[in-house]
Amino acid sequence: MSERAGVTGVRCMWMRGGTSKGGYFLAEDLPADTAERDAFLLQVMGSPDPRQIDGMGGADPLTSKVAVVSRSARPGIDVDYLFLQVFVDQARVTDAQNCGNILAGVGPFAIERGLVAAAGDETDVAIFMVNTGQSAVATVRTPGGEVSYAGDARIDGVPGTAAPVPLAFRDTAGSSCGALLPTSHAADEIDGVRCTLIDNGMPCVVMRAEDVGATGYEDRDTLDAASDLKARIEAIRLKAGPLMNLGDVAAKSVPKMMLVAPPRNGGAVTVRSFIPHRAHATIGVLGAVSVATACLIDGSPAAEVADIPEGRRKTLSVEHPTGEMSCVLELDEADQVASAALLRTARKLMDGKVFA
Ligand code: NQM
Repeated sequence: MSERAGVTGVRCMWMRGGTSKGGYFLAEDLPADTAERDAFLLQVMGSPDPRQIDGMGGADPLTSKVAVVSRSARPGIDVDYLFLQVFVDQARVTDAQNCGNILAGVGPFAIERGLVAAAGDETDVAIFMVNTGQSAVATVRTPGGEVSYAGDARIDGVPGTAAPVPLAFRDTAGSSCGALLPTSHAADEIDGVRCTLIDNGMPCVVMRAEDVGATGYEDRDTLDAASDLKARIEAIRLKAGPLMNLGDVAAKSVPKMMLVAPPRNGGAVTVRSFIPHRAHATIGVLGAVSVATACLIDGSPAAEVADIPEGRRKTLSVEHPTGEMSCVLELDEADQVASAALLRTARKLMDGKVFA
């Protein structure tokens, strides 16, 4: 494969999805064999190398991502989306997590590649998220039958404005852990720190920043340089993994580690997340949904610091290092989160062939 790909290249679109960036491929354009596919993607990104100098990756887990998309045979679903995280400094590709930011580019990509026909000014694309076996609907602007990336929607962490891509999720609870609260507790104590082990689309360990010696208001570089803090959080993560039905997570990119503190800018909560070894520049989409959900659970550390709006339909503004992400959560009659919606944007950056 690599010899063929090195000579002829493989069709690929590079896109920004939300606050992340990566390569979007049709499944049929990639090797069917997983080991061959992963070896190819490592070469494409330039991994393992902290600078990814010999590849397309941006030397950051947020820009070393891949979407594999195909037409879906599932009823009511347009396309299947498999997310792959290509590690930057390790020769590792994992499908053990989903990604809601890269998801934002899947609808536009599916329309551009002809998997979904544009339907009027806006086109809904129903996407099956293969990693977690759940679905989402993305609404894409398609005036005149063409995807439009220009618009006036703004998301924190991305300069300028772009066309809105609203994302709607249903039934994301227990996506990878089998249950919203895999230990069935609002809080567990690990290494003396109270944590909520939760999965509403993304496995997360949510703890108060002050309980691990942080404020929750640090910037990304400060967190990335805090080696004692990172070691303490990693020790908690390794113990949380098996409790969350994730097994040994030493080589996995989940669970994500979420440090929460009271909001400072009128939002519901402030979060600093580790994904899991680098601090996030903003926050992941499903990570934010999971933290927002933790804020609604009585007895959780997040509920103790959060400021929760009234009503069955709540907009929780999750403050992060470079702004905020608003999650609209809808509660069912049992006061459980039944659906979540968020605004993202996406942009086509390159369409062509990539060489390994
Ligand atoms: O939680 C980064 C991102 C993500 C994941 C990560 C994401 C999500 O911002 O849905 O979007 O947590 O690895 O791309």
